[in-house]
Amino acid sequence: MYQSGDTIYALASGFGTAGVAVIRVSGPAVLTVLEKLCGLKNPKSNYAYFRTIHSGKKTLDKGLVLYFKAPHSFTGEDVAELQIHGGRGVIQAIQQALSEIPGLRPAERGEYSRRAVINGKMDLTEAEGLLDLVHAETEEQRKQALAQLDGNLGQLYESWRKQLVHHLAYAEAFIDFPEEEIPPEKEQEINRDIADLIQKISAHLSDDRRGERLREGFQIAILGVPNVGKSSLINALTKREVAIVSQTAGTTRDIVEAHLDVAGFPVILADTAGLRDSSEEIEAEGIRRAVKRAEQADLILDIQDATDYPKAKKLPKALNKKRIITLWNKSDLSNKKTTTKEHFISAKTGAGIATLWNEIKQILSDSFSGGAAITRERYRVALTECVTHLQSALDAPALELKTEDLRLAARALGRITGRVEVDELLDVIFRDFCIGK
Ligand SMILES: Nc1nc2c(ncn2[C@@H]2O[C@H](COP(=O)(O)OP(=O)(O)OP(=O)(O)O)[C@@H](O)[C@H]2O)c(=O)[nH]1
Ligand SMILES: [Mg+2]
Repeated sequence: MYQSGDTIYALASGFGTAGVAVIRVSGPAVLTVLEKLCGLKNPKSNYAYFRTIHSGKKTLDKGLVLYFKAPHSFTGEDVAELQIHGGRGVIQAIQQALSEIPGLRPAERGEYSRRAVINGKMDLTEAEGLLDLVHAETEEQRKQALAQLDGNLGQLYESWRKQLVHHLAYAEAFIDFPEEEIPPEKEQEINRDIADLIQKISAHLSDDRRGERLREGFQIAILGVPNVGKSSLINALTKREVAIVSQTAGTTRDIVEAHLDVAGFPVILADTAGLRDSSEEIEAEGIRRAVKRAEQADLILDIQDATDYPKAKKLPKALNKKRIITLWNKSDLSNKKTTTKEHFISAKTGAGIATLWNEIKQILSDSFSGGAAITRERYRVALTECVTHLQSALDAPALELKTEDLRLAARALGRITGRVEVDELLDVIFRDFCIGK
């Protein structure tokens, strides 16, 4: 089992005063730490001990001490967890005592997970899933992160890679040992599998970035001419005074954001500067930002004045392809007959706001539904690269000309999970062929 020389320690719980704090120690000196600080000799793995924690003759705290023997721990190394009282002074005193033990140093950012990956306790996608789980703010983010931590993506990519490695082994063997009998239908089978993989990975890639958007937040931009009630709407939607409302046209200059949890989905709602031709420098910059934000948005709320109905002000052409909901605001001032197809709302009275929320919720659940989604740009890049290599492997006229592309395709997938074992190819060859005979 891999043991990096240093034993590392860090506060695993959050900063700030709390009832309990957890300090985690990982590495070869863990047993020394338990003996020196807790007077614990030969502790049983996976047991909790209630101990006095001391440094020399000085008592520091009392707490629960747990020991996880390598390799059955988070990092795969010997690990101890000290569950102590959460006061700043207690934490400081115990960290100080730890730093005085030879071979110990504070952990670097992500070092526990890094060691866990190196020791084969989790692959890179699982480690990234763990990171997302720690940062999950909404229910749907939590679900996605937990699924990833459980290996849903890692296993998928790994199964694809294993399939490629298997075919690669055959192709290599064909070159290295031409006297070995390769069944003629083998090449067809390989081509069929490659075509099948291309199709599967391409389908996985065309997911509308929903996995990434769930991590980053669904962007909604409120757009419209000055004074139509954009800022009033963001306030009505959030039930807070997020933005300044005034009858002066051109009140909002910069983008005003509100982060919301909508039915478990993270939503970033943005109020923007009213769109009009403005020669005033600051306002013009605000308008430029408004359009830019709308270009990046997943949904645009196009606010129109109900008293002008049905004459709508046009949005910039660049936004034509965007998903847009047109809302006729200030319905309380209008007595025009309308069809039920139109959205009439009043940011002032709240009319139509509940209906709008329902529609947004529907859009959210539609756009995030589906199976395992790609959660990071780095996966997307590697998968795209994989498809490119698979395509040229498929196009290659002979089996021996496919090996290099198959290898590159497999390597691209291996980069995602971080599992690219050198001996693996030989393992497959030795398992499936009787080369040593
Ligand atoms: N009667 C009525 N007045 C509204 C409604 N919504 C907004 N207003 C009023 O319209 C004026 C402009 O509202 P804002 O929310 O500041 O408009 P805005 O679109 O953000 O304007 P800019 O930031 O200048 O682009 C204010 O006086 C609001 O009180 C509504 O639904 N009904
Ligand atoms: Mg405004």
